Amino acid sequence: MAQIQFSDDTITALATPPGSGAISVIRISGPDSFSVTDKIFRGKGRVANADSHTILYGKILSSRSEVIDDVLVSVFRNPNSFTGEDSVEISTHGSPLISQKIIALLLEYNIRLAEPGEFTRRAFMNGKLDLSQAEAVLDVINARTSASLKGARNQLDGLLSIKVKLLRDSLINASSLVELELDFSEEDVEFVDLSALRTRIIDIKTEIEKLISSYSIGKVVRDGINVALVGKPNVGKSSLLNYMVKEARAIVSEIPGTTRDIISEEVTYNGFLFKLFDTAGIRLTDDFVEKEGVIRSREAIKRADVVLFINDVVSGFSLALYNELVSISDEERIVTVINKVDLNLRIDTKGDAFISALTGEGIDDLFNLMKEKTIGSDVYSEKSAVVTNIRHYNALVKTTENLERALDSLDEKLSGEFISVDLRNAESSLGEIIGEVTTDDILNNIFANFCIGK
Ligand SMILES: Nc1nc2c(ncn2[C@@H]2O[C@H](COP(=O)(O)OP(=O)(O)OP(=O)(O)O)[C@@H](O)[C@H]2O)c(=O)[nH]1
Ligand SMILES: [Mg+2]
Repeated sequence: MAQIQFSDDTITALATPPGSGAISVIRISGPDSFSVTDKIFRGKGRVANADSHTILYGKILSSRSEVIDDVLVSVFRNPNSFTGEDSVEISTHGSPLISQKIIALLLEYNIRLAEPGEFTRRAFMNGKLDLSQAEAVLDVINARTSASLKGARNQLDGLLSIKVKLLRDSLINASSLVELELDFSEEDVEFVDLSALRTRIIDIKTEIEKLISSYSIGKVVRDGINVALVGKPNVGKSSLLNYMVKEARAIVSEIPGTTRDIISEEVTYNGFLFKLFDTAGIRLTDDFVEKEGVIRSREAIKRADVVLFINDVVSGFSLALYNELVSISDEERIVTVINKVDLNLRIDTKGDAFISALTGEGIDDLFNLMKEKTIGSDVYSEKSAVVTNIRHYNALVKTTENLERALDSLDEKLSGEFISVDLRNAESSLGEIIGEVTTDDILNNIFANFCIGK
């Protein structure tokens, strides 16, 4: 564990959501946490004398000695706190007025308001969490489905960190071998078996590529599956959206061209988030508004993880439109749906899913098919490291590029110095993920996304 880097100032913020509730919690962290709390708190004992992880009951008094509220004060002594510093949590009745008054009172002493994410940033600086774990704190808070929560929990538990650390250690090992050889290069001895070094770099690269490819899953696990509902007018796109979200969200009518703009809704199915985009029916048209709708449909198709290409049993599979879709999107993402099977018109048509947006027939299967397309048929693994964060993804890509360069240098029989630089670069891009290598810019960027109090 890293040395605690004691901040020279003490910060405070409301840790619970603003507004009324059963209780509110005010967080304080830093060297003056105990002494300042003692100045405004009257209870049986003094915070300064309390053991870590104990709770004191008492009252918070204003500067004119009026009771602001009766509270519970939780005491955390360094290094055993979230931030690693001396910290206090004051639980009050859940009135925004009370918490405002107490925070204003604290600010009269040598305490300042925390910046967004500053508590977590201090936890990172003190080695309580590495950077990917600190980011996971935000993902845990923001998770909206059980799958995204699981992914964030895994990251917070260090699944990704452990994997990255192992790979980084093995890289460090490889580059120190190369450097050792450089040190003795005058003496014409060979420490490094070049083909063994090559194999080692390739092994590391393969592992990193596995992590990179997990991002396509990680992204949809975290952010949801983007689904575009497209097809000719009147095939039942809006009816399907309404059925999926279980409300009459989009206008449905027998008149072709009902939907002009994109209507989006979100729905959770089996722990996964689906973001549905109902689009205007695609056809050649002179109507300007509808044309604009068609342009927007194209954009939604490009962004989609899954394109539901909807047809109905009345007019059958539209090959012309399918071909058009293939030119916009990846064929692998397209799911051909045949709707209105309740009409019992037995037409011979191909499709991946046969449904009725009227009765709901086949719609569960359709959800499962979409999940399979994006996440794979394996049960989303609870135990594997999955990359869910674009920053991590970019760092991994940069790492493989550096490894690629090292392999080229090896192949070209360049001097060890070149290989060593490439390996060091790979090491440092990998280190960015867990924050072994970092800059203020990176940190500011990350913690700016947090709320104040976290
Ligand atoms: N029998 C039957 N009718 C359906 C089904 N789905 C939709 N319809 C009917 O088909 C017509 C068109 O439905 P919409 O959902 O508005 O079709 P759309 O594809 O959104 O049409 P546009 O927005 O005009 O492109 C309506 O009269 C719906 O009631 C279905 O599964 N079975
Ligand atoms: Mg519609």
